[in-house]
Amino acid sequence: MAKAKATALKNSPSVSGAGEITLKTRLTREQQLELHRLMVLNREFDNKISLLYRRGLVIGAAFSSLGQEATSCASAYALEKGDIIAPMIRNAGATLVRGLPPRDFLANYMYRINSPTGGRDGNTHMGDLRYGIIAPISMLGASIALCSGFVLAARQRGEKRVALTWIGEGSTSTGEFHEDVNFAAVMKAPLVVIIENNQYAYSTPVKQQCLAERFADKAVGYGIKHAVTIDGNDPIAVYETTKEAVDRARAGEGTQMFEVLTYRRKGHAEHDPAKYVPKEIQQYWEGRDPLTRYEAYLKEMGYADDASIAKVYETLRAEIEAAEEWVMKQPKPDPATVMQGVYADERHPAHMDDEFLYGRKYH
Ligand SMILES: Cc1ncc(C[n+]2csc(CCOP(=O)(O)OP(=O)(O)O)c2C)c(N)n1
Ligand SMILES: [Mg+2]
Repeated sequence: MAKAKATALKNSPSVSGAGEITLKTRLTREQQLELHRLMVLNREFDNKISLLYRRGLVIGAAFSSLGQEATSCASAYALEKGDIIAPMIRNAGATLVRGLPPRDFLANYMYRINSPTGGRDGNTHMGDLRYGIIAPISMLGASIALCSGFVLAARQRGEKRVALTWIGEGSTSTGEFHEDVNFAAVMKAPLVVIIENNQYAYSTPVKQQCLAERFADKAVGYGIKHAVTIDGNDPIAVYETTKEAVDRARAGEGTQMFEVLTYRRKGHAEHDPAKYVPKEIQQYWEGRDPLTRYEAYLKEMGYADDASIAKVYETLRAEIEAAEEWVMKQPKPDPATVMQGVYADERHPAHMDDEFLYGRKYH
């Protein structure tokens, strides 16, 4: 456990102020620095997508997770090899944590042949089973049932695999969410569901779509225990809470669900300037940015300094530039091939890792 060194930092059981990060963690110094690197990768990746969108090179919607890097990266960091994630539109960071090369994701956004959908999707609706990633499903809530199917099948084969998925607070008002969570809970599916309460669903603020004080309370109705609400902009808190949930799910204690409080610092997608968000709300959350806070903590702990942090950004920007250069050279798909990969007999390599899916090769 890392020990508190700095008096300016203190434990943050729920929502903490700027600069406060949970100090008790099982992560080593190296792991904490790796987590920082992954969060920066998430941010720099998002910045790149935003620029490419403005240059007209991304024709679909471009979704940003600016301000939510901790909720995606620190949670996915708690998984083991062989576990599965079902990300949603704000969880690009989780796919990068699981090892998806940024160039594959960029290639998908720029509809190239060499991408997980082979150029058939122009944004985030792509998965790659080689990295244990199930593609996001547009029908909000549906990923939960898919995850249950995956882990229940694995359990029948005697494997101890856990699935992790995220759901926006708005999406917890869909019927599918309730049906799927109830099914998962009853089946004791080894699944962790993180409710990402980022304050808005499109332009609808939380208070206009649900009167419950905490979205985590929805778990109680299904008999799910440990449904805490935590500070989603504190990467250590997100990691520790997810790790405990993952361990419980793997140990056979059933479906886990908890809520992370965070903020969507951009609009729903790049086309949305989010003018409906009051200035005070924007300022409040900008002062609690997860990366700024984490960097202050890493410096206080003596794990990093301005120069080492600047180096992380510089290295990752160069990596992303190289990825973009590679993507620009990749061909776009021939329209005549549009039906390829739609049916099971012509699957794209990203969708046919049978060893990962079934524990053995089927073809
Ligand atoms: C069942 C369903 N209803 C509506 C939509 C349209 N839709 C896509 S994203 C979104 C808002 C989701 O908000 P939230 O769940 O809070 O996630 P966030 O975008 O804030 O991450 C809506 C309404 C959809 N995709 N599926
Ligand atoms: Mg939301």
